[in-house]
Amino acid sequence: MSSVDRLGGSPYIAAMAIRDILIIPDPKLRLISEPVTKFDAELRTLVDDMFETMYAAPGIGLAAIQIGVPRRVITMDLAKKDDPKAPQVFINAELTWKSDEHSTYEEGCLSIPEYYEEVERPTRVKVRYLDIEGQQHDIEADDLLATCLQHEIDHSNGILFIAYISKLKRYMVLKRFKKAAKRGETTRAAYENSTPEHRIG
Ligand code: K1U
Ligand code: ZN
Repeated sequence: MSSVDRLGGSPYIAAMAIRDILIIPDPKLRLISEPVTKFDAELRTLVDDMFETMYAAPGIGLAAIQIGVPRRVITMDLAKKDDPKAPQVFINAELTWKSDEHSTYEEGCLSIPEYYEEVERPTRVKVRYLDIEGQQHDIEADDLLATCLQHEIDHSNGILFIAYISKLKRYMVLKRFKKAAKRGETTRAAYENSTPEHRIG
């Protein structure tokens, strides 16, 4: 539903926008995001833009801080390739329980383009969150939903998935993106549009 539909045909039209996705080592990605307190049009615009940005990337999840907005807002769509879209929004999401059992998943991150690594996390989690209307929900998640929720909640706490890989691998990946930043590639689009030869080493 677009912003104009929700306003019941009012002449106000808010076009959705694809926003720039920040990449490491942008210091904003380390910020702890603030909880949402107002469930208003500004929040709906942010959520609309996050979906537009996430689908365009493409990604299966996005935290607001990845587009430079330090608010605890997460968008997600875990629908399989040929299935209908299944957008989900999690506001002020927090883990209320983690299983002792752990699973490994090869994670990616829109803020660390073209880098995938195995990460071990609790297999199942319970999450408390608010929906776009401010209503509270409690869910138990497993599989990819559990992985993705933990990855995105980490973003809201300034934590990247490379925190869970070896020191050497983290050093190598940070080195690659510090070089990219020196070339002025501070967003995902700038990095992806750069000459591939730059990326070797
Ligand atoms: O938060 C992010 O950076 C988004 C990230 C979410 C995520 C992926 C895998 C494990 C945990 C969290 C991504 O969406 S990376 C891209 C990706 O996984 C993907 C993209 C297109 C199709 C299928 C997957
Ligand atoms: Zn990420």
